[in-house]
Amino acid sequence: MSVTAKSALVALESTVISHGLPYPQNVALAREMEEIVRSRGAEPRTVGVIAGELLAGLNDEQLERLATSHEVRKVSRRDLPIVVARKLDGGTTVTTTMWIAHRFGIQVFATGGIGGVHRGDGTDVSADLQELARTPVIVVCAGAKAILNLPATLEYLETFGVTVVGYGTDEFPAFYSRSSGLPVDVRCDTAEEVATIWRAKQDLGLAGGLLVTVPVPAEDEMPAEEIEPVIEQAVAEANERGLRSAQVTPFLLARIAELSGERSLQANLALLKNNARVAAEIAVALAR
Ligand code: PSU
Ligand code: MN
Repeated sequence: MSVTAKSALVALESTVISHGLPYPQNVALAREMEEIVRSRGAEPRTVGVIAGELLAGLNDEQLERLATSHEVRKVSRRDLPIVVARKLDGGTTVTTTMWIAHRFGIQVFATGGIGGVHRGDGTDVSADLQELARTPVIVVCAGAKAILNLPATLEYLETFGVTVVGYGTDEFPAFYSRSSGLPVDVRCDTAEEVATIWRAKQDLGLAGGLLVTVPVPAEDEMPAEEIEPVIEQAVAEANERGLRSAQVTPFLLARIAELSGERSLQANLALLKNNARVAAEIAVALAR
């Protein structure tokens, strides 16, 4: 056997670039995440759709295009045949980034917060949760976005057999805040421990991914008491406007950033970079 290390690859998503963050912070963040992955000894592969082609590894020009064009579709699983047939541009969500990453042989993926069960309308369940149940990719995130019903999201993950790891924490992180009061299934304090759980899952032949949740860095955290009223107001406004389906999450994130005087944006950027670091460390541990 060769002792040469297998390459440690980390997928990054592009809906966060096209629909989750404002310009120009979105392009800057995308490049910074790639740089962080490289600095930890792994290779970044930002996933997206350009003119109907599913790509893992966008170049600078393609990143810029997804960050600036108003014709970029938010691509969930149901949208894949449409963007391919019509040769459209698309930002990939957690769902489609996982699916494409797996097709390209990538096992680790860093994002901000996954989608989940929405507050109020419990029938609005992100496709991210089903994807975690079926596609074998490790998703590193800061929990589910705090705009969601977190207890219901965890129940859903349990029902579909998705193991939830707390990285350096016993609690499920709440995206802008470090804690939610809800327990994770297992705590891991190192990338090697995560790799061990992942290998055990694969050896058992269990389908689906692994959710690794990392709290936002303490210095960028927004205390729950501070962010909660802002989330409630944004959710009420989304309801008043009758927003549905794919429109809800981008509206809420943008409105929360406005209402919080950009503090939420700062927390979002900080947790994305932190997750890129942890994902790279896990990818390196797996390649060992
Ligand atoms: N994390 C962020 N910002 C985002 C997202 C995640 O910090 O914009 C995106 C991801 O692409 C995720 C999507 O899959 O939001 C969830 O959208 P929905 O609730 O419509 O499934
Ligand atoms: Mn939804």
